[in-house]
Parts: sequence; C-alpha cells; structure tokens
Amino acid sequence: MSKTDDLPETSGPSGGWGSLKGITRIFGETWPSADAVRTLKRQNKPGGYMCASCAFPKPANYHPFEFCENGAKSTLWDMTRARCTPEFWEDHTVAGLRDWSDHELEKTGRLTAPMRYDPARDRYVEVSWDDAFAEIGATLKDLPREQVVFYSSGHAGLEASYLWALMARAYGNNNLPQSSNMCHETTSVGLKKVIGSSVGTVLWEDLEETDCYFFFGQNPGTNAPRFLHPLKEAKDRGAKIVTFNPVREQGLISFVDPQNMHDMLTGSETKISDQYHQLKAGSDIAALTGLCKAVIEADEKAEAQGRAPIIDWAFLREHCNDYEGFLRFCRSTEWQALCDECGLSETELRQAAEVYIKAERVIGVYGMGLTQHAHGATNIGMLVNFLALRGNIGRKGAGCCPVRGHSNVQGQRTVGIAEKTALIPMDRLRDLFGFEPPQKDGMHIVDAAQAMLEGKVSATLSMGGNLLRALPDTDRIEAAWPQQKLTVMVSTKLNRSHLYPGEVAYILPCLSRSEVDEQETGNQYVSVEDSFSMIHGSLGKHPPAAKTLKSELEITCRIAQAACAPNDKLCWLDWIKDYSVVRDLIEATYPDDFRDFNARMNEPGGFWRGNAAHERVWKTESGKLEFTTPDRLNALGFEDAPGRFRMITMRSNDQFNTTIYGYSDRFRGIEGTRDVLLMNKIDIADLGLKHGDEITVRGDMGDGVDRIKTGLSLCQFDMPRGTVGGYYPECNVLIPVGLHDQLSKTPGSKGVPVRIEKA
Ligand SMILES: Nc1nc2c(c(=O)[nH]1)N[C@H]1C(S)=C(S)[C@@H](COP(=O)(O)OP(=O)(O)OC[C@H]3O[C@@H](n4cnc5c(=O)[nH]c(N)nc54)[C@H](O)[C@@H]3O)O[C@H]1N2
Ligand SMILES: Nc1nc2c(c(=O)[nH]1)N[C@H]1C(S)=C(S)[C@@H](COP(=O)(O)OP(=O)(O)OC[C@H]3O[C@@H](n4cnc5c(=O)[nH]c(N)nc54)[C@H](O)[C@@H]3O)O[C@H]1N2
Ligand SMILES: [Mo]
Repeated sequence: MSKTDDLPETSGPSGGWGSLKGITRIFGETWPSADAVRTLKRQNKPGGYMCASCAFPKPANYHPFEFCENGAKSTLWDMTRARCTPEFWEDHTVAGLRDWSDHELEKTGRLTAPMRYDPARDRYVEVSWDDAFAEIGATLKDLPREQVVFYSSGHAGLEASYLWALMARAYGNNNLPQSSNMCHETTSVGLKKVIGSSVGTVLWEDLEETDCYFFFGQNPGTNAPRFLHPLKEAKDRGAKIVTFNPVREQGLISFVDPQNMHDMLTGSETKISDQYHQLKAGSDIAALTGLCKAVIEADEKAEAQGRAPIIDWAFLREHCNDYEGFLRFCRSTEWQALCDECGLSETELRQAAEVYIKAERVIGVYGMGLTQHAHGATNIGMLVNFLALRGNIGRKGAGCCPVRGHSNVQGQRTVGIAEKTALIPMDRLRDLFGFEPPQKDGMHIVDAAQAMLEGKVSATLSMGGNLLRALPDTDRIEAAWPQQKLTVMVSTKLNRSHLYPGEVAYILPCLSRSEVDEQETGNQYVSVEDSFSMIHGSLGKHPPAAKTLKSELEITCRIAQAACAPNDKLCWLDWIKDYSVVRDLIEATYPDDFRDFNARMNEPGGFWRGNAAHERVWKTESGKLEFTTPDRLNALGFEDAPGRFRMITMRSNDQFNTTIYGYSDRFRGIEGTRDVLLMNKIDIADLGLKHGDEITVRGDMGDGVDRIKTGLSLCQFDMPRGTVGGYYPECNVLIPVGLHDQLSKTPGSKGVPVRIEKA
C-alpha cells in the first residue's frame, strides 16, 4: 500500500532483480566511501570480516559474493559518508529530535565524537574521551551496585563481550541483560530444558543432506537471506518444504538467486514452500498437536496392517522421557478443537504430516513466530516433540534449527553475558582474576524494564543497541528512562534511546566491524559465533569513519578501569593492546568450547564449539530428551474475546530491528509508509471499516494501563481472521512489559491483544 489507497501487490520472488535494486538504492542513498565494493567482497570469507546483519552461518566453501541484500545494506549503511558530528547539535535540541523518525535519526550518519548531555542547553556537546571515562567511572562508584544495568545488543565481538561481562562482575552485579532476552531467550531456556542444549543442533552439512524442512515462524527471505541458497539447493535435489506462518512471506514462496546469471536472465524462480499453512497467530501448539496426532494415527494404522512403524520407537525408548503422556494427550485431543484453534483444516494438517512421514531427514526451523509468545517455551517443546517422534534430532540431515538474530548474539552468551549465576564458571573467574564474583542472580531485560518503571534503575550502560525503542511499553519506558542518574550508550549511529538522557548522559561512538581497529600490536581481529555454533575470526580493513572512534573493547576496558576497584589481575589497559590475550582468557575460562582459540578461529567456515545434543547426549535433568505435554492449545497470554484481535509485530526487509533503512516493504507490497495495520478483508468489513481508513489501535490486556497507537491506516491483507499485523518498533507502545514467555520472560511481541477503532 503506498500513500494511495491501492491494495498491496507483492513484488514477485525474493532475491532476483528486486534485491539488487534494494542494494543499489541504499548505495545511492548513503553514498558510501570508495572502497565499499572491496569491503563487500571480503564479507563472510576466511580472513575477511563477518557481516553484522544476521547470525546465519558462513560456509567453508564460499560464493564469490558471500553476502545478501540485507548484509550488503547493513554494511553500506555503516560505511555511509554522512557524519553526525558535534556541529549537528548546534542546530538541534534533544526535545526537537524526538519528533524525528528512527530513519531520520539514523540517516544523520556515523557518530564521530564522545558527547555529553548538557541539560541547560538540552543538547549533547563534545567532551574528551579521558573526561568521559573519568566522570562515568566516578558516577558509577557512587551508585548502588544492584541498580546499575549493563545491557548489550548482539553486535560486539566475543572479546569485548567477555570483558563487558567481566566488568559487570568486577563492578559488583550480574545485571547483564542482552538483546536475546527479547528474542531467542525462549531458546536459551526452553530448548535447554528439553534437549539440554541452549542452541540449535544443526550444522551446515545437515542442510546439505536434509530432504525436508518445516518452517515455523521464521522468515528467511527478510531476516536471513543467505539461508535461501541452501533452501534452493535442497529444492533442486527434490527436498520438500512446509511452512506454518500467519503471513505469506515471499522468501518462503519463491526465490531467484541473484548470484546466478542464468536464473537472473531467464527469471527462473525456485518455488520454496510445497505447502504454506496460514495458521492464526499463537496457535502453533494446536497445529503441532495435529501433526503429531496424524503421525501417531499413521503409526497405529501401520501396526494394524503389519507394516513397519512410522514412529521411531527405538529412539523414544532409548532417548526420551515422558513421551507416553504426550502421546495420550494427542490421542485424546479432538481434531475439531485443534482445527478451531489454529484455523487450519484436518485435511491440511494431515497433508503436512504426510510430507513429514515420507521424509527421511527433517529439519525444524523456527524464529520469532515461536519464541515471542507468552507460552513460547511450550511452542519450542512442541516442535521438539514433533521432531523426536521420528528421531529427527541428533542425526545427519535432521535437527532443530533456531535462526538467531544479531551476528554474535549467541556468542555473547557463550562468553558470559548472562544474568543467571548458574550459567557462569564463577570459580574460574575467581581463580583467574582474584576477586569474588557476585553470587546473586542479576536482572533479565524484563526485570530491568520493570525496575525502570518503578524507579529502581540508577544507570544503564548499553553496548550497542537501541534498548528504549526495542522494549515493550514504549510510552511508559520513555517516561521512566530519564530518571536515571547515568546513561551511557556505545553506539555507531544516533537513535531514539539517546534522546532520553539520564542526569549524566554520554554517547560514546565506536568503530564498526568492517573498520580497521589499530592497537599497539597492529590491526586487531575480533571473533563471533554464528547460529550453528561456529566461531569465526573477523578483521576490518575499511578506514574508520572518524579518527576519534574507539573500539568496543577499548571503551569497555577504559570504563572498567575507571569504575572497578583496582586489581593487579584485571589488566584492563594492557588488554587493549592485544586482543589475542583476551582470547587466551576466554579459552582459560571456557576450555572445552575454545580449545586453541587463537590458532583455530580463521579456519574456513570457522571452528565448531560442539553440541552434546548433536551427538544424542542430553544434558537435561533426566539425562533424556524431555517431551512436553502442553496444558493449552495456544501460546497466548490472554483469552480470545469479541472485538479483540491478536496482533503480531513484523519486520520488513527494509529495516534491521530499530534501524529503518527505508519505507519499502517490497515483499509485502507496502510502499512509502510503515503506519499501517494489516487485516483480513472480512474482519475489516465486520468492523464496518474499509481499506485505507485511519484507525486507532488500543491495547486490550486489561491490566489497567491505557496503551494507544494513533495514526495507523487499515490495510487489507491476506491475514488469517482475527490476526492483525503492525510494524516493530512503531507498535511496541501497545505491548505490555508484563506480557512475556512464562519460562524465559521473552516479551510476547507476536501475540498482543488489541482493539481497533475508527479514528
Ligand atoms: N533484514 C533484517 N534482518 C534481520 C533482522 C531485521 O530486523 N531485518 N533482525 C535480526 C534479528 S535480531 C532477529 S531475532 C531475526 C528475526 O527473524 P525472524 O525470526 O524471521 O523474525 P520476525 O520477522 O520477527 O518473525 C518471523 C515470522 O514469524 C511469523 N509469525 C508471527 N507470529 C507467528 C505465530 O504465532 N506462529 C508462526 N508460526 N509464525 C508467526 C511472522 O509472520 C514472520 O514471518 O532476524 C535478524 N535479521
Ligand atoms: N515488538 C517487537 N519488539 C521487538 C522485536 C519484535 O520482533 N517485535 N524483536 C526483538 C529482538 S529479536 C531484538 S534482537 C531486539 C533488538 O534490540 P537492539 O539490539 O537493542 O536494537 P537494534 O535496533 O539492533 O540496535 C540498533 C542500534 O545499534 C547501534 N549499533 C549498530 N551497529 C553497532 C555496532 O557495531 N556497535 C555498537 N556498539 N553499536 C551498534 C546503532 O547505534 C543502532 O542505532 O528488539 C526486540 N524488540
Ligand atoms: Mo533478535
């Protein structure tokens, strides 16, 4: 839908010429520096640097251009020639900038100098790095330790992240919330509960050998486009793909490989999904129960007819706990109840199950569509049940494949960014650094947001990200945030979180990953861990956006030096000189994961950290794969009610989280605006409204808080009845902080109760 009243028309396949146009547009808009193309050629290759746009793995046998539309966009966006210098603030106040959109803020360009907020003039002014670190350190020393939050977004490399976590502990708390708390925390906690591993079990070889994918709530075309290449290869060799998603996403429908000249010129499309099931938002438990029920029924039939079993009974008996309860649950739940809940027919569910039964090796892929729900962990348990029924886990070509977001989000957790003390080898930290790490669990992101609303957070230090914008309940968070004594943001670009300064507030500009990070021992490698637990070295070669920038590692060490008690074993300033020493410390802390770290990190495709579940060793409480018997058929945190809709918050391919590159959601045919709410044609008619009407959306949680989003226009779209879609982060104002996964506290951004009124 553009600014006209036309209905949205999708753009054809993902990839193809549209993706090249998408890259060229950003190239034109950001006008990046001359050797941008050289930098892109080094992206995701051994000895090159690792793209910061997503966590999809980098293959050992790479293509000439091992990047996708969005990876290229993200790199070009960082290499823009625009600069947000101290002079920018001569013409702007913080209050004035609050009227700017996220896109306009980021388009001011790369931040160049450390800036301190001046309340008298309501703007940021340049300071020296030394003064910044001194004041931050002195302020932190006076604050109650448990009221200080050390947030990180999944960008920073393993070295800086390890030190960031060490700094929090040396300072005196475990308040280490991370962007994954809003994302795949459901995986970190929920998947760990059932298979004993907090990460996926699939490796690149498995993608090459599988003959079937089931997609639940992950959108590769937009969020991990490099995934489309192994998907195309799978289709070329006859593999099947079945998708469960309320929205028909182009990347899961068809793909033209932009790196294949023949396909580009002939326009030859690969059909991706053989079946596409548009279930209602939040109803995956019902759909998965239906799939399992069909498998169980097929097994019973096979037994009656004397054929080979469909269920892998040997796997269940040897490896699984409590599967009988689940089988009983499936048998006793009526088809009708399942179909009513998910909006799909028994025939559709049986057809999908048929594909599963015929396949030898199945990979279950999932993303935010499963994790961001009040019962997200149950969703994940259900997907694991489904895979386990035919032993599709811990064997070649099969497994469970959560697709992570930020490029190093998984790795940051591996090296100690976690609020839970039980996850951290505290004894090793004590031995290595001679201090007593705090024993009390720290704050998760939802704890931090709730404490913020209660005025119990005195300071937030952010390593990257745009936390205020990424959190639920935007209006309430914006009101509470400036009450803090100190806010410090290590950032590359200006964003909305900077516009709510605490009493003392700093923006500290840092290098981006593609840039040279010159220290005493030369240009420094950093490292990251991808979604398949492969660890890669990354070396930036692009000249820094400004000479004044510092690396994330240096900024961390300088803050730590100023804020933490002196300790001979915490050699913060020495570590800046040579990051390989920090890698040795990581290896000493996590010897099983990081053996020969410095020597191995540049192996093509990275080195594998290992995963017991991949070998069918289950590090769970029972020592077996735990089956989940659900006590409900949907993952929502509220009941359906007349006039109440389930809202999902969506990403377009023209954004990276809160970074909005532009207003072209070309895969969904929505151009020129993000202020829309997508809704089914019949639902629109039932409300007595029409496409293009201006509407007001109200939160309908019934928790006494008034949440309201005005200025949206209604967009007729192919959505299931009762499910509506609005964009993230614009619609975050409608999400209650208290609506989150019961087990992991991941916000329920894909199942938000709302009402719609004509404006
Ligand atoms: N271009 C781009 N790339 C990105 C990002 C970005 O913003 N832009 N963000 C990065 C980050 S941090 C992350 S975590 C990943 C996110 O990547 P994804 O996990 O793909 O996240 P989303 O696009 O939020 O949601 C995925 C899909 O879930 C579907 N969905 C919604 N509700 C339900 C449901 O109840 N059930 C089912 N089955 N499906 C549902 C949506 O329609 C959508 O297609 O991408 C990363 N990569
Ligand atoms: N409603 C709703 N809310 C959501 C989601 C959703 O699907 N729906 N998704 C959630 C998810 S999955 C996530 S991961 C979070 C994302 O939350 P965050 O990770 O906090 O947000 P980002 O938008 O990724 O952060 C963008 C900012 O990071 C900074 N930045 C970019 N590159 C670098 C770098 O290299 N170094 C440093 N130091 N800074 C850098 C820039 O200043 C930029 O403005 O949002 C969550 N919020
Ligand atoms: Mo994410």
